[in-house]
Amino acid sequence: MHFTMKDEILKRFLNANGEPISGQVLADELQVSRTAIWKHLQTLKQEGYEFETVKKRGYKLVTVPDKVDMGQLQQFLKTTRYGRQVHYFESVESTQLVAHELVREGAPDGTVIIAEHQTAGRGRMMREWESSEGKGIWMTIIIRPEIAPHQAPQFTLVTAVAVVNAMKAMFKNFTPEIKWPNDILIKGKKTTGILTEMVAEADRIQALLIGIGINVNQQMDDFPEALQSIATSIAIEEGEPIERVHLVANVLDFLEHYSDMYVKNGFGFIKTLWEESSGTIGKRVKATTLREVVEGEAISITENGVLEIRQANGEVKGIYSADIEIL
Ligand code: BT5
Repeated sequence: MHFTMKDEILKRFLNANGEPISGQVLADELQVSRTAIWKHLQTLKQEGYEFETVKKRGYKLVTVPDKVDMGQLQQFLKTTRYGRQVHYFESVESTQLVAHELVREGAPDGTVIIAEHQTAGRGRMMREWESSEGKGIWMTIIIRPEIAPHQAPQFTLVTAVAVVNAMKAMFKNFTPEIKWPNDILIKGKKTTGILTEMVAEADRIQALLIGIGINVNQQMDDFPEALQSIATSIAIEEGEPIERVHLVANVLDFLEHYSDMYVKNGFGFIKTLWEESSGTIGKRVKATTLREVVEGEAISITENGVLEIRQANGEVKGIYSADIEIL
């Protein structure tokens, strides 16, 4: 990971636990001028860090903003397109709505919309998505892949694999699992939901709007009571707060890589990666679709990402879209 002088200065203040640090000592230790230190402090102030001057003792860090740092995001990213154009908001209704507007305005492939807070975050079928302020990653990525409209649902699985592998690369205290089609669970509780929307003509996709909601730094009592038995956050499972910007960068790295591979080579390798992280296959499930309820053992996903369920009478049904309950 690449650290700048500004990050180094910040690290010193964070480690000082609110004690003052002298500008001269910092300058000597880091071998830069006091003016340089002062300039970095001004930049940090613009980013929402607040310092107090303590007579004869230096500066004391008094407020740390809990924000996804966009400057850092560009440093951490290894992508060529994803996340290179970012629209960052303190608060929006839903990043999906902003994304729809930006698609109409011609936003390029890989444009990211990210918000600290959503007032009307949404799940599938207009369900609510709880997006508490500053605690999660609430973002939409606009992508413009050369694929046919019927392939769009597969992108939910491509995204799930990207998020799950980004998590596995970063966190060691838990193992995330994918629940078909759009959830990532930790010990059976939901930490991530994915919402794939499409803007298309009859035979051509104009854009996919991939909404990703990840619970990151919530504690259990940050969730509304109704969610406490079904939701969890990374901080709860990992046992410490997480810098969201690192996870955003990792998710975008994996997602760009996997979507490019998918467009070039098809679904086969995504299927393999998906199976490696699946918490659905081999389980007894109840799938509620718009038309029916299907119960049985989840036996596989097909080459198209369709979930196959073997019912008690032996008949195998392919499920294209549903809510899944693991029994
Ligand atoms: C989803 O829908 O899981 C898709 C969620 C997508 C959210 C992102 S955030 C950025 C972008 N902008 C948006 O407005 N949305 C996307 P679904 O499978 O329908 O699940 C919705 C259900 O999950 C709700 O009915 C609740 O039961 C539960 N839920 C709501 N908020 C949750 C949270 N923060 N954590 C865990 N579960 C939650």
